[in-house]
Amino acid sequence: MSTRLSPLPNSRIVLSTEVADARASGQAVVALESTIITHGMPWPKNAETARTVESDIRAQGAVPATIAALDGKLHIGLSEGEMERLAEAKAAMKCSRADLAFALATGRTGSTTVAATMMAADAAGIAVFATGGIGGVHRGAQESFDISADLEELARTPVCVVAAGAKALLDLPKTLEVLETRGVPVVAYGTDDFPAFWSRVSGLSAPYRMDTPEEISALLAVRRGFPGHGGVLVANPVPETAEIPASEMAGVIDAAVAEAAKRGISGKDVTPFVLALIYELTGGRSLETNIALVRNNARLAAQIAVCDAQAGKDATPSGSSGA
Ligand code: PSU
Ligand code: MN
Repeated sequence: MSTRLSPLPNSRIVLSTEVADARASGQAVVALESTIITHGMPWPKNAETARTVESDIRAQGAVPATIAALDGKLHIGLSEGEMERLAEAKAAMKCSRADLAFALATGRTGSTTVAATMMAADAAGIAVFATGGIGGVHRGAQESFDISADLEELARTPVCVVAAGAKALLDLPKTLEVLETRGVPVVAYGTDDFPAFWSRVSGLSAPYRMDTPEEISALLAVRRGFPGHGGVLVANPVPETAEIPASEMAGVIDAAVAEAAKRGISGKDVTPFVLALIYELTGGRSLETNIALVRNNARLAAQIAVCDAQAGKDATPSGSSGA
């Protein structure tokens, strides 16, 4: 076993055979979250997208590991049947760091957010994770204190998260401030701007820019040499052909956020509510953009994971399994 394979903490964690084999042989693995399946996209597009994203990762030579809590077990890598069941589940819990142990202890089925997926990926020794957009500081957080646990998780857990920036329904300047305060490197991929999920440009410059998966893998290797340094956020802009310009999104986002406030939606219900309303207000166009950016992130994450796995093998003397 490679020393990079962290011990699995308990019998609640179930690795699919494919993921277990890939981990044992040092093959590239990419973690995928599941809140986007249960709370981010409507059925059946959610199931279809989850399958497509997994094949995008395989096409780059990596193994996908979609993560979810099923009947009290934390699954890392889902079978087709398990994926289907989750996508159709009506009452799946949305599990962030605060919810995961509760869901497992009470035998529930739930999806994992960016924060909970990072925890699970780290427990299984998976270093790279693809999602759509991370949670962040909500607008009006100075009153509501609504700041996603995703930011705290990025600060503490050594996983590289590839996302299309943060959702533009958040307060993006405050989100970047918190990431900086909590010591999270934010690297925009192939651009100087911090992307805004549906739009390529937020008007904010990204702290750092890198242009190849190799550069990002090198950054991860250096961070790994300093235990306790937490995660890295790679901000990958949505492909041009699928983007909705920020000027077009602004009104839609304002309307959706205002409606959520008017109805008193709060806490973990805010993001799913606002996303569903934006889907309606854009006549479904936001969903097509969402699918395109998740696939784009999955491809980049797989390329980074392949570089990272190669770097791990180069660092391990041939034939030996210790590092
Ligand atoms: N991206 C999407 N749809 C989603 C999410 C991200 O396109 O539903 C989810 C992610 O799982 C993210 C979560 O971690 O929303 C953030 O929720 P909160 O703000 O409650 O932490
Ligand atoms: Mn929140």
